[in-house]
This record gives sequence, structure tokens and C-alpha cells, in this order.
Amino acid sequence: AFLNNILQHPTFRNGDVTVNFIQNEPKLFEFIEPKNRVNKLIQFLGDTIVNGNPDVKKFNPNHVFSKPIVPSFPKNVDYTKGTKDLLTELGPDKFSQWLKNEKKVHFTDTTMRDAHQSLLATRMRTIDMLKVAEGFAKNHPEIFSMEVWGGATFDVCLRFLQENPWERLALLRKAMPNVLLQMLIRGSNGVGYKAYPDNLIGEFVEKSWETGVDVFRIFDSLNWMQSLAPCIEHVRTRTGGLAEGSICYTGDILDPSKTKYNLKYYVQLAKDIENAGAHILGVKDMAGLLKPNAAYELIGTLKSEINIPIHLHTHDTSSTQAAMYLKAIEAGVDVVDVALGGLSGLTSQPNFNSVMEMLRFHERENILNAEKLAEYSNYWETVRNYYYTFESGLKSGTGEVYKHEIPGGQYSNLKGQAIALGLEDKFPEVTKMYGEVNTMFGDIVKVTPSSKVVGDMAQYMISNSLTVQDVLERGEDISFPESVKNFFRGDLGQPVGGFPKKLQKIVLKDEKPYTERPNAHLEPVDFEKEFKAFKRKFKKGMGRDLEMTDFLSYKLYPKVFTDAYNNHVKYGNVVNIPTKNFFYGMEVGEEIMVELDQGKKVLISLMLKGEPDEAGNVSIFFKINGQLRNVLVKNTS
Ligand code: 3PY
Ligand code: ZN
Repeated sequence: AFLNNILQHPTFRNGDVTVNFIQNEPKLFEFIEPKNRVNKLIQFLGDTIVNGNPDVKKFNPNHVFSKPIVPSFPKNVDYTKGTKDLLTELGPDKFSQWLKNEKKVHFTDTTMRDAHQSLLATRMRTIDMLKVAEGFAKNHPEIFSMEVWGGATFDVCLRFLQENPWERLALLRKAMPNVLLQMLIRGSNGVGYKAYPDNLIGEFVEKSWETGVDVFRIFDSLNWMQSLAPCIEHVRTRTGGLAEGSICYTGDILDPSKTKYNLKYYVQLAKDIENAGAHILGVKDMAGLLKPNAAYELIGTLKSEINIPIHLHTHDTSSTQAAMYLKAIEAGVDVVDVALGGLSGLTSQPNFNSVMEMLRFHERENILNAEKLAEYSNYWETVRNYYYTFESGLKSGTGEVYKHEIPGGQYSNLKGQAIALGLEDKFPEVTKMYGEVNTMFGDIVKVTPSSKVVGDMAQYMISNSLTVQDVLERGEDISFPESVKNFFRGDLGQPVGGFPKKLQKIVLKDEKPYTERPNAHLEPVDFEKEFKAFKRKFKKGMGRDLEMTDFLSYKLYPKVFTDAYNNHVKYGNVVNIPTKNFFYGMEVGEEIMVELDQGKKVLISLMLKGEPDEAGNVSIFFKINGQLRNVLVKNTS
């Protein structure tokens, strides 16, 4: 029947049998799953060997990799109780009080989220995290939380890594059941770049909690309370987790010439966040602008003005943020964000290993097993080398960050792009323009997605040789980038102090802006009806039943999800391919072990890579568990 279906299919009869045929008609091929898994796997490897992983722009075939050493841990021993157990025991409100009463400073480890988002373009794969997750939670049960989800990781999992972000979360939850898992959520923008309907964000929050998130760090890219409050409410009403409502820190409260984002402003915002029901106040210094003395003043004042504990986040772009942490800790901050040595520093978080040592014998010291911590740092340093093609090329800290105020993750992205385009010498121009655009926009809070608007505008102006004066004087003739138009229309909410009216008119021309919440314009999702239609549309292609979490991925990123689905139909599950082979293919003679699922493993060796024939097809010969198999790959390079 299978063969007959194919033979009778009009495309086949027209003689147009290409890989696209399989891709466009996945249903015909569905029922041969799961026997076909190995074929799909070697098709992926074959494609990567011949044409490269489309996500890898430039790689060096002679690059040397070494094997990461996974630190040992007590295997048959139960997990020591940690913060997750405490949250279960106390509930979020009492947990928050417990944290506030702690004398020692606590640590959040960002290695599995913000650190690689800021250093390696978010490309860290689940397989590399899982090798150390259980051990880390067993060796370091004293950790406050592990930031493992949200921000850009959701998008990148689906878009570039062919992973299901929900599965990543579930696996990490299973491996680390004793400590809090944390995510970053962009308020009404969820884990995306624009506002979504409220009921979609509510459902997303609930499913995130059910799958494994305990701490929700919620921010809004313009510090707009109207976007923060509903998300805090979702966490309070739909989960048993902790709502960490956050202020995004910008400017410099010690600079008397900067009056917009002053101490008074932050204190009021913190009070609003507390009143909205947050269990923890996040201070999110996304660009690393908070200086030591400013931190002392800000944290000290907030400690006396609000009653919830404070969790501080920064990026070490300037290379001075450990000093800032010391002052913040002396002013009473409750938790600080750090990344394991091998993935710390520069646009990432300050070094966990060193910050812990810096505080040894301090009255607020918090000593974790330092030897093990060093082993984990080494592990990540070695793993990092597998992702070398995603490094930004940034070599040192910069004092310029106080001028341009570019968030850590965006800075390494922009720098990487400039180097890749051979425009490294133009990079100072881009950063300078970024600062000028910010001033022209009325000095806004810059963090995803508002930071992207400023970045887009700066790049647009540089590539079109435009100055601020040009924009203000003859902006009527300029067709602004889409993100800039959306911003001035009100799609990301309202900036502090409103939009600069003249520029808003120049950008929008005759279009009318609005001032209510962007979500007010969005139809709520009809879950019942749409989920049914979704299931029909993507029937069975994943080799498993589709879940509500898949539907959420689809609603947040329709195109990205659809592409990931099509890739899955074509290649099956590729998440267990070792990172080196996932990105860079295999060498002749190389042998790898890949887990199919539930412990079933296959041994794959690359025997021979042929030369392209006249049609450009390359034969690749593998040995699978000792049996010879070949695939044909069209050379498209
Ligand atoms: C994100 O939104 O992904 C961020 O990390 C912002 O700092
Ligand atoms: Zn960050």
C-alpha cells in the first residue's frame, strides 16, 4: 500500500520526485516511522557532511576539539534538599520572606541561559547541558536557582537547533528536581519580540510552570507597568511559582545631568512592582551600566523602601561588575546572577567561581564546593570550543558601554555581525550611532525588543549614510525600518515620558499612534477551536501526539515552528547527535554513538564520501551498527 500510494501520487507520476516531494507530502511517509529513524538521521548527517549545517557560516576543518570532562557526582544518592523543596514546603509568599531573612548572599547560575545567549548567540544545545545537570544539582544543592529557559533560548531552540524548547525544560527539570529553575519572560511580549494576546501569555506561563519553571523573571522593554502587571498576575494566579517583577536599569543615578532615570524613578517603579504582587524584585542591569557606588545607593534605598527580596542581574561588558556586586551585597542585595567561569565575563555575567572566592570570609559569604565548581567551569570552557563559530570575537571589556548603553547580548551580536561582514573597523561608528539614536528617541529603556528597534535604526542610518539631522529635517522622504514604525505606533507600549512628538510624526506620517496596551488590539486565542485545527494541520509528523505546548510554540512563532516541523519530518530527532557532528558533520573514519530514544543507541561510522556525479549528487557510505548503508546528497554548495 505504501509503495502504491507513492506510485499513484500525481507528483510522482509527473516524474518530479525530489527531496521536496517527501517534504511536501510528509503524510505519505508517516507510517514508516519509527523504523525509518536511522535513515533520517544519516540523511541529516549526509546533508551536513556535504553542504554543511546552514546555521554555520564559516568553519575551519582543522579546528581542534578536546573531550569535555564531566565532573563526578554521587550517582546512587538522593538529591540533597534545595530551594525547590523549600518552595514546595513554604509556598511562594513565605518563601519570599525566608529569602529576605537570609544572611548570606545567594547565587543564580545563568550558564545555561543568559551566558551562552550573550557569548555564543544562544546556540548551546540541550545535550551538552544534560551531561552536567544532574551532577551539578547534586554537587551544589545550595544554589538559589538555575536560569535555564526563556529569553532568546525559546526561539533559537526551534529556529536553529531543531529542538523542542519544552522538552529541554522538562529534561532539565527531571535532572535538577531539588533546586529552583528560572526563566526570563518579556512581559506581554512573552519570549517573542512583539505583544501577544493576554490569554496566550497566561497559558504560556501556566504551561511553563507545569513543565518546570519556578522563578519567572518578568520585565518590560520600556519598564511599562501596564505590561508587567498582567504577567505578574498570571504567575500569581495560574502557578505556584515566584513572580520576579523586574526593573530594567538604564542611565546612571549618580550622574546629576541625567534626570530621567533617577533614584526616585526606580524606587517608584519598585513599589509599583511590589504592589502588583511580585514575590521578588528583579534589578535587571542588561547592559552592565550599574556602577559600584550607584549599586550601593540603589540597592540600599530599595531595601529600605520595599519589603520583598531583591535579585540583581548584570552583564560584565565593562569588566568591572564584580566590584559592583560587592557594593550591592554590602547594601543588602539578596541574590546575584553569576555564570560558571568558562562561560562568564565580558557580555556574559560575572564569574561565579571568582565572585564566590571574592566573598570568602566576608560576613555574607556563601561557600559552595569550590573544587567541583572549578570542574564545571572547565567543562564549560571545553564545551564552549565546540561552538567556536558562534563566538562574537570580542576580546576585552569596554568603557564605551556607559555611552552607547547596548545590552550585553545585543553587543556581542552586533560585534559578531560587524566582524563577519568585514566591517569591524566600522563597529565604533555603529555603537556611536546607537547612542545617538537613543537620544533622538528620547532616551528610552533598551532591552529586547526595544533595543532591537534602536539597533535596527542605527544600522539603517549607517548603511544609508544618514545623520540624526537628516532624519529630523527630511524624514518625510525616509522609509523607516518596520520595527521603528511599529515602535512609534505603540506596539511595544509607551516609553517613560512618552514619544518625542515631532519624530513620531515623521516616522508614522499619517498613521495614528495609540497609547493603550498593545494587547488591547489583539483577539484572544480560541484555544479549543484553534488547537483542534493545529492538530489537523500538523498531524503526527512529530512521531508523537501534538501537545498544547507545541500549539503555544506555534502561536508564538508560526513560521519558525512550521519550519522546525518540516525539518522534523525530514530528519527526525537530531537532538542526540553530538554537537561537533551536528554543526560540522563527520570525518571519514569517525565513529559516533547516537541515542535514538529511550536508551536505544546506534553506532554510526562514516566510511566513504564520494565525489559529486554529473547531477551533483554525492554518495555517502556509513556503517550503522556494522551494516553498510548509503545516502545520496545533492551538493548545493
Ligand atoms: C532577553 O530578553 O533575551 C534578554 O536577555 C534581555 O536582556
Ligand atoms: Zn541578561
